[in-house]
Formats: sequence, structure tokens, C-alpha cells
Amino acid sequence: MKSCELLLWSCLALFCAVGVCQGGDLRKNFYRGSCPDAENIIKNSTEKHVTNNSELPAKLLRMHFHDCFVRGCDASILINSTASNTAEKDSVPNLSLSGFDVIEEIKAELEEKCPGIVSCADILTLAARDSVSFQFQKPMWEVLTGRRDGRVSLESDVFPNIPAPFDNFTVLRQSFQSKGLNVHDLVVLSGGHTIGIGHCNLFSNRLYNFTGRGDQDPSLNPTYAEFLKTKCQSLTDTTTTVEMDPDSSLDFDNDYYVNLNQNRGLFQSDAALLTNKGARNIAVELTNQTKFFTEFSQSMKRMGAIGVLTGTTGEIRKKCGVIN
Ligand code: HEM
Ligand SMILES: *[C@@H]1O[C@H](CO)[C@@H](O)[C@H](O)[C@H]1NC(C)=O
Ligand SMILES: *[C@@H]1O[C@H](CO)[C@@H](O)[C@H](O)[C@H]1NC(C)=O
Ligand SMILES: *[C@@H]1O[C@H](CO)[C@@H](O)[C@H](O)[C@H]1NC(C)=O
Ligand SMILES: *[C@@H]1O[C@H](CO)[C@@H](O)[C@H](O)[C@H]1NC(C)=O
Ligand SMILES: *[C@@H]1O[C@H](CO)[C@@H](O)[C@H](O)[C@H]1NC(C)=O
Ligand SMILES: *[C@@H]1O[C@H](CO)[C@@H](O)[C@H](O)[C@H]1NC(C)=O
Ligand SMILES: CC(=O)N[C@H]1CO[C@H](CO)[C@@H](O)[C@@H]1O
Repeated sequence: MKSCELLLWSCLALFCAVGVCQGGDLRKNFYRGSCPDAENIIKNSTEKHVTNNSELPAKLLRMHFHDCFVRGCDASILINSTASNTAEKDSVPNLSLSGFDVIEEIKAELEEKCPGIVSCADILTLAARDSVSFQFQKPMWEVLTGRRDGRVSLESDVFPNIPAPFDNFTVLRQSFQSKGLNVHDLVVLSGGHTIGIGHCNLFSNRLYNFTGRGDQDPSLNPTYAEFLKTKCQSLTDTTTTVEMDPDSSLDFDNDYYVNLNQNRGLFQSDAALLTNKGARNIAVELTNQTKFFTEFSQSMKRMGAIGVLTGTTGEIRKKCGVIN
């Protein structure tokens, strides 16, 4: 190897060692020079909103997931439909997504301080982290920045890219694999279901008509099924919601895995994690909360890097709901 080549490779190795190369061109504190207060403005504003609305962390965490899985983490989920285009947010799986107004408000604050600098994609990524972290008063995972905003948002992109609550393990694994995430990430990130709610119609087939013979899902804990039946009284109830993690749906904790291992996962997609030996072993390991938090922080970093636009690609939107 020529010596200049060797030098190049050593530099690359050094960069990677200090964490610059993870997540491609994303880096720590991208706005340090261009908008030094950006991350604090986002944090302060997010925390103010969480104080007022304790369900916001679940909303923003899910919104971030739906953003990253469709066209990468490019804030395409935030774009409004227009006369000529039905956007991602108006697709069926968008059911109950909310918090758009919060992101738009944070964006307006940033546009006032440093116009045209901070991307909606970074705002959403940071706000998701900061909202979940609020209960701990410390950041629960590192967020690298430097994402830029996409200019395309299509309703038709959502269904093929967002896994469904009825999916089996094979389909879930494939979905995550297509985003560069592995089975470990799948089990770890499903732990996001330790906060938030689910609508009855997304799981009541498990209670009332699992195989089309008026039966119950045998893989669902019978006591839990009886409880869920008191909440969701028909197959067609599309309005009632239940906590995904009963009694602690506002606490980001290890209860998702404790429940899951007792066959109390709410969706078929949760229960599906127990149908694969490797995944089941991971689900048992993650009942250790310390381990869950460590692993979640690493998987969130990987999810936050899916298909990002950096450098001069995409744009910095002026408003998160419309392309420039
Ligand atoms: C593994 C595949 C996944 C499937 C099939 C899935 C499916 C769902 C469904 C059906 C809901 C209920 C929506 C509603 O009824 O309003 C939901 C809620 C939620 N999901 Fe997932 N999800 C998955 C992965 C993830 C990931 C990776 C995260 C984030 C790390 C996440 C975070 C959330 C959160 C926080 C909620 C609660 C939202 C709220 O309270 O409004 N999910 N998910
Ligand atoms: C954020 O809030 C902290 C604590 O209230 C305050 O000290 C800081 O000045 C705020 N930063 C910005 C940029 O608003
Ligand atoms: C507080 O939350 C309520 C309901 O979630 C909302 O209507 C209201 O606008 C919020 N207030 C502020 C100051 O954000
Ligand atoms: C999983 O679901 C897919 C699509 O519905 C189906 O084709 C496949 O046979 C299922 N796999 C298993 C193991 O049940
Ligand atoms: C249960 O599923 C079967 C087969 O899909 C369907 O024919 C039947 O009408 C369903 N029962 C109810 C109560 O919806
Ligand atoms: C949980 O995991 C942590 C970190 O891996 C480890 O130090 C600790 O001993 C584990 N706790 C239990 C109860 O296994
Ligand atoms: C996007 O649509 C929502 C709901 O119709 C509206 O409140 C919001 O102002 C729109 N955002 C922009 C930037 O036009
Ligand atoms: C929050 C949100 O944008 N919800 C939309 C989801 O999509 C339906 C249409 O499928 C719209 O009516 C909702 O407004």
C-alpha cells in the first residue's frame, strides 16, 4: 500500500474511533457553529410541552419511527397533503399520530433565532429523544445531527414500509432488515411500546375472532384477554384505546418485556417476538432495565440514521408542514 493511502486509511479509522462515521455524515452537535442554542431551544420547548401533555413522549417517539421507516429520517411524515398530493400523514397507519403542532412550534422558534439552519428532521429526532428523556432529567440516547429535509411525502409509501400490528415474525424481521436493522434492533425497539396507547380494532381479532371461528388467540394470556374484553367490547370498535403497558403507560421502563414474557403483549406483532428462539432470548434479557436502556440507546441511534439526507441533498424547510 502506498504511504498516502495508508495515511488516508488511518485518518478514516481515527474518525470512526471518535464516532464520526457512525450514521454516515451525521455528527455530534452539527449546529454548534451555525445555531449554538438549537439543541437547548428544542429541549426547553419539548419539556414545556411534555409538562402540559404527558402523552407527548409516546406521540413523538412513534412519529420519529414512522418518519425513519418511510424514505428515511427526512421529516417526510410532517408534510401536509396538497390539492395534488396525498401525503404520508394522511395514510391509514397514521391513525392517532399527533404532536405535529409541537414540532411546528419548535421550528418557528428556531426560524426566529437562526432562519434556514435547523432541519425539521433533526428537530423531530431531538424532540423524540428529549420528550422520552424528560422523566429521567438526562438524555437517554445520543442524537447525531446534520439531517436535511426531504421534498417528497406520499401516502402510498406508508403501507409497504410501516409494519402492521398483525405481522408475524418473518414479516417483521424482513421489514427491519430492509432498513438495515437486525433482529436485535427489532426486539429492542419494540420496547418503545412501554409507553402509549393502542386502538381496540388493531388487536380485538385476538379477543373475538382469531381464526374466523369466533375464537381467542391462544398465545394471549387468558386473564389479560378477559381484561381487554372489558375495554374493547366489539370487533369494530375503532375509537376506544388501551394502554399498551397497563398501569405504567407514561413510564419509560422495562415493563414491556416483563409483560411480553407473560404473554401480555398487546399486538400480534408484539407476541410474534416470542415465536423465534433468538428473539425470545433477547426479550428475556431485556427484562433487565439497565440492559434495555443501554440497548435502546444504541438501536435508536441506528434507527435515527436510516436513509438520512445530508450535505447538499434535500433542503432545510422553512415550515415543517410544507416543502419550500
Ligand atoms: C415492530 C413493529 C411495530 C409495529 C407493528 C407497531 C405497531 C404499533 C401500533 C399498531 C400502535 C398503536 C397505534 C394506535 O392504535 O394508535 C403503536 C403505537 C406505538 N408505537 Fe409501535 N409498532 C412497531 C414498532 C415501534 C417502534 C420501533 C417504536 C419506536 C421505537 C414504536 C413506538 C410506538 C409508540 C410510542 C406507540 C404509542 C403511540 C401513542 O401513544 O399514540 N413502535 N405501534
Ligand atoms: C433552557 O432552559 C434552561 C433552564 O430553564 C435555561 O437556563 C436556558 O437558558 C434555556 N436555554 C435556551 C436556549 O432557551
Ligand atoms: C396543553 O395541552 C392541552 C391538551 O393537551 C392543549 O389543548 C393546550 O393547547 C396545551 N397548552 C399549551 C400551552 O401548549
Ligand atoms: C407470515 O406472514 C406472511 C404474510 O402474511 C405469510 O406469507 C407467511 O406465510 C407467514 N409466515 C409464517 C411463518 O406464518
Ligand atoms: C369472524 O371471521 C369470519 C371469517 O373471516 C367471518 O366470516 C365472521 O363474520 C367473523 N365474525 C364476526 C363476529 O365478525
Ligand atoms: C442487569 O444488567 C446489568 C448490565 O448489563 C448488570 O450489571 C446487572 O448485573 C444486571 N442485573 C441483573 C439483576 O441481572
Ligand atoms: C398543516 O395542516 C394542519 C392541519 O390541517 C394545519 O393546522 C397546519 O397549519 C398546516 N401546516 C402548514 C405549515 O401549512
Ligand atoms: C393526524 C392525521 O394527520 N390524521 C389523518 C390520517 O389520515 C386520515 C385519512 O386517511 C385523515 O382523515 C386524518 O386527518
